[in-house]
Amino acid sequence: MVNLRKSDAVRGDLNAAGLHFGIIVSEFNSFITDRLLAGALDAFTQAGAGKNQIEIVRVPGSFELPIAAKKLAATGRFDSLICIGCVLRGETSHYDYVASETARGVQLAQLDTGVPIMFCVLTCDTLEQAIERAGLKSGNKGYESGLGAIEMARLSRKLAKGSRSNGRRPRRR
Ligand code: INI
Repeated sequence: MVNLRKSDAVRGDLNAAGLHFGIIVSEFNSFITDRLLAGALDAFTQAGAGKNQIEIVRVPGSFELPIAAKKLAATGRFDSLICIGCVLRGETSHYDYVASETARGVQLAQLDTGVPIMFCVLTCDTLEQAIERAGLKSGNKGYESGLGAIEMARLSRKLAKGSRSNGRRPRRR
């Protein structure tokens, strides 16, 4: 059997040096999205990113995230992006359209442009569920997406170079 270990896989490290990030934030449910933004900024700061490496763009609602992300990605200025939103289930089917079209649009934007885009859009039944995921009780999905943005930016650079290496020397037999 081929003896490949998890550590042999090609992956991105969590060093933000020299990388540029864009964060698109929905104003709708800003009580939640501002906390997700703070989480993402924490992750960037811990990874060594400075203010000049991060650009923040605001859009009215989650539905507008994909077009803003696609336009930012097309500038070529960013190594990765984060889309931040919060969609809460209401009385009507509006939730389903906004949630599914936002997810579809973000996926299309990253596949069309080749720039990794983190999907940090909470889709919750209640405000309580969103609060739990926005760092007010336990965990912050914004922080997780910040780490994901760094990892995917680094991985993208490696894959673009055609690297098969994990950056370490081969083990001696
Ligand atoms: N936008 C959200 O980000 N979250 C929601 O919960 C939401 N709801 O429930 O309506 C929402 N609607 C606005 C939508 O994203 C667009 O901004 C709007 O439809 C204009 O295109």
